[in-house]
Parts: sequence; C-alpha cells; structure tokens
Amino acid sequence: MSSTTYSGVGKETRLRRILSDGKAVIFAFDHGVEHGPKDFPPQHVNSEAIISKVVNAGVDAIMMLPGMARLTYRIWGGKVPIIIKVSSKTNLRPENERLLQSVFGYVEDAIALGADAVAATIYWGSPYEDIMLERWFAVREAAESYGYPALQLAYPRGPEIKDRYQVEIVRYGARAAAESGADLIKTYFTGSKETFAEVVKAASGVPVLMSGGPRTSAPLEFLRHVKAVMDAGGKGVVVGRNVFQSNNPEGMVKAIAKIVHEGLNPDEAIKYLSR
Ligand code: FBP
Repeated sequence: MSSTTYSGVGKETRLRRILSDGKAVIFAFDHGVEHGPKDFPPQHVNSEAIISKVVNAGVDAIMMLPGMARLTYRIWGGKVPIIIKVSSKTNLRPENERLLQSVFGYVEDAIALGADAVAATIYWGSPYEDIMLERWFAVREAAESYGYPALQLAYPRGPEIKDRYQVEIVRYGARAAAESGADLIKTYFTGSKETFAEVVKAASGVPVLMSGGPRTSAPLEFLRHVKAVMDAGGKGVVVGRNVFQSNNPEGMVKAIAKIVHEGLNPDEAIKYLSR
C-alpha cells in the first residue's frame, strides 16, 4: 500500500506540469500592479496580446495575479499552467511601506481559476518580514493541504541590506525560503555562475529559478545570465520585463527556452530573435 498522501500526489503532479523536464521558463506578469502600466510598451498594455505571444512561443507556465488570470483565461486556458501570485504591492504607496506585500488573493482563488501553483513574495530583511512570514505560512498551509506547490519570491530587501544582489545576501534569502517550506524559489541573479552555484547549494535541493530583473541593455547579456544560472544548477527563470519589453517577445522566449531546456549556447540561442 502506498504511503503517499492524495495531496502529495497532487503537488508532485502539478510540479511536473510546470517543470516537465525538471526545468522551466515561467513568464512573470504581475507588473501592472507592482510597477504600473508604464512598464508595458504601448502594444503590450493590452494583456491578451502579450499573453498570446508567450503562449505561442511555448512558455512552461505564467505567473500572475488572480484578476489577470480572469482577464486572460481565454488565451492560456487549457494550454499553459498558471501560477497564481497571492501577494503584491503598488509603487503608489509611500516608499517606507513598499517593503510589505499585501494579500492579493487566496489559495482557493488559485484552485477556482484552475491554476497549478501559488506564489507569494517575502522581502527577507524588511521591517515587515514578520507579517509576510505569517501570510506565507497561511498560504503554504492551505497549498499543502490542497496539493499545490508554493513558489516563494525570496527577495532580500530592507534597511540593513546594502546590495540585494550580493551572493551572501541572496543565498541567505534562498536558504530562508527553503527552510520556510518553499517548493520553488525565485531569486536574484548574483552576477556569475560561481556565485549563483552558492545560492543553489544553500537552497539544499529546492529548485532555484532566476528572477529576470530590469530589461538588460542587450538581449545577449540576458541570455548569458540565463546560461550561467543553468550551468550553476539553477532550474530555470521567471522572467517578465526582458520578455514583454523586448522587440521580439516570442523570439526571446524561444531563445531562453533553448538555453534552459537544451543547454544551447547564448550565441546560438540569440539567433531565435532574428527568425
Ligand atoms: P522581471 O523579470 O520583470 O524582473 O519580473 C520579476 C518580478 O519579480 C515580477 O514578478 C515583479 O513584478 C517584479 O519583478 C518586481 O520588481 P521590483 O524589483 O521592482 O520589485
């Protein structure tokens, strides 16, 4: 008789839908709230247009807020797994309050929407760390009981943190994410394969995915970051701006996917941007 619980099977099954070969290219699309519509080029303010492009290009999953899932389900439904992010904040609030992510939905919303995972941010080092942790554990507990993987956006950010991309800081956040029960960790690129390998090691086997960050000056630079992450033992990327601000979002998704899933060299992968 199997000792595996129903919810354990559910979590594993959902993880396999997102990371079919153990790796994933996930499109992050919560910027309308986190940064405001100014983040989007005019042709991508319409959410259906950009979601269509990334779905057609073959992303493995899309991470978005519950309301965005409702607005765009006709595009992704039945085609691409979604991860519902249940925390967020706007940049309209006073600066000292931006270190807190508010509740933006519930695990039950993710279930109702047909999602395959939930996600929430913790700003490790924030004066509001305690509040976000309480919310994280509520999310995690519900996710666990329903068989949903919980992705943590483990972002070191706070008054004591001088450089949020510094390896010692990033690996601390990744370790804290692993020890707080995250099933997937999304965190900052530390600048090199060698340093990111330290982050992966600290996460002790929990899959670590790189957070895309602001659009790089040249696409090749971003693709090199992706390759370094994969060579360091990372399991993929969760990327927004480097795709939806690209002149060729489909080409960018394809190029990233070639590196993540097939180990292609960035100099080869970039050719997908001119096809
Ligand atoms: P990007 O690839 O665009 O960086 O998206 C990842 C992400 O974490 C989004 O999910 C989120 O909206 C944004 O970055 C947060 O950015 P910031 O660093 O300004 O808080």
